[in-house]
Amino acid sequence: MFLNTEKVIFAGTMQKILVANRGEIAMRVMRTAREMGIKTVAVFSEADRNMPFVRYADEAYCIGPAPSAQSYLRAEKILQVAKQTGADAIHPGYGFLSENASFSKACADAGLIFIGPSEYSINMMGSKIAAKQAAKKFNVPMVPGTEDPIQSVEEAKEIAARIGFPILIKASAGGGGKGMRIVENMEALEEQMRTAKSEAMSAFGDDAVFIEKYVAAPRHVEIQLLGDQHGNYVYLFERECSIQRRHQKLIEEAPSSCLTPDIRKAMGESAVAVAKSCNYYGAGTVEFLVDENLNFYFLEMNTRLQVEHCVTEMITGVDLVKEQIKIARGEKLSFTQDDLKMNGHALELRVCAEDPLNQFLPDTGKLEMYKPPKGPGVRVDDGFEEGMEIPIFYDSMISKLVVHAGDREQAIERLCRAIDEYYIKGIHTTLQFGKWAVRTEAFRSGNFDTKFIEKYFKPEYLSQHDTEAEEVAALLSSIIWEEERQRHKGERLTAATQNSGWKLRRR
Ligand code: MV4
Repeated sequence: MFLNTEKVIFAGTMQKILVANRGEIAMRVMRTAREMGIKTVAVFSEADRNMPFVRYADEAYCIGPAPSAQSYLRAEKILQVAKQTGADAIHPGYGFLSENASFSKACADAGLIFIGPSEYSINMMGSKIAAKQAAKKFNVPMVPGTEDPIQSVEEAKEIAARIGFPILIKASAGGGGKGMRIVENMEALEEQMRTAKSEAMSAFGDDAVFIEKYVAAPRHVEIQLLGDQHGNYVYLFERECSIQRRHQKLIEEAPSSCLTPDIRKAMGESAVAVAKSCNYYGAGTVEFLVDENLNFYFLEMNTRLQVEHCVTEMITGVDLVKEQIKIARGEKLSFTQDDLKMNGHALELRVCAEDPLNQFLPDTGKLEMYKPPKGPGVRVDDGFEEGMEIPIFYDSMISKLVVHAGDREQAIERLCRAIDEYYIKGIHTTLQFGKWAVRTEAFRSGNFDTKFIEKYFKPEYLSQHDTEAEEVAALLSSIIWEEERQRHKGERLTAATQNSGWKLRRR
């Protein structure tokens, strides 16, 4: 189906990288490039002119209006800037062009290094059916179902009868939760099948679907891996990503609280097998479902650096962007599986401009105040500054708050401390949600799954914040009233009203 015609690249040195992305991930990539003595080129949309990543780059070029389709998704324009500036490589970050097989090829055709996998690997893993067929040859465990496209309703009924309801119909061109339909019984199957196919056709231009047994309330655990262009692979353990909403992850951690060393090793080796099945090189992530008996099943592979890569960096000490660059330059991995050890525990909270009190709907506005937390074990990957507007054109993530500590409990306490230090005014964020989540019994015990938010979260749990604000408002008005009263009486202000301290509390 896909032809692997690609030649292995041995580039030798790399002098200049164009970062085809924005915000925190553009900053993240450029920081490592700078540490490696590599120059950077930023490309930006008209909405992003004043963003820190534009200033941080050695050179920066506007590539079009705010909408991504007219800026960050314009492959030819980005290639043109790369050519003009003499860049020898392009880092796509995540989203935008990062998993676009044609863009990987277009870079190669233009004599540029795409810092990511080949066109072939992206195509193969982009088709969920091709990915399952490839993985099956390597005995990677999969949910009962099919590795071939379903041709007819009759065939679907036969499969459903064999594996039992509920089943999931998934689009081959889908992924990340897009194009899935749960079917509860035989009666609903025909209708759901038709809808699934027509949705897949309009969303992806490909109506191929396959069927899997529906695993209710699984955990989502993913394995980070690296592969070089010489056939060497390592896995960098797992990330637990079960705390998500609408397929948007909110909290990630490494390691997972549910795996045993044996299962971790088995999953790591399965992930490497998936990578080998498509001749993968670069950084990649293999997603698994884990059921309550710790059976694990291959779901899909993400052929990019992921948002949550930081927790892996914290526990392994590996700079994943640096490794991506070295692999793209044609170098061999400089460490083996045995060299890798997990150290401590890391948690990441995605700080999004969303309102947890209003169904996590995106909140727009100005970052009137923005003070990130600091101190031991705290890493904040952000891309905005105080005073900036959060543009409505892109995703709602403002920053990632990452903490690292000796063990999981200390990491939880550290995250709560960092959330308390984090001061954002002007927009609603997921900060207080994060504090609530990691303090729940379910999270602390490690006994939770992908249904965590719908099972446990009620907006009322966060309204404590508002009560506090009301208390402060009441306190304030009483102080002002007292000051006024004393003035009218011609009295000098008492020490108590002078140093009432409410200003210092910033609330
Ligand atoms: C599933 C599943 C249950 N059973 N497959 C969602 C994202 C995409 N990678 C696959 N997904 C799922 N596939 C079977 N056979 C449940 C999900 C799923 C899910 C997976 C991981 C994290 C969150 C999720 C939320 C809803 C559904």
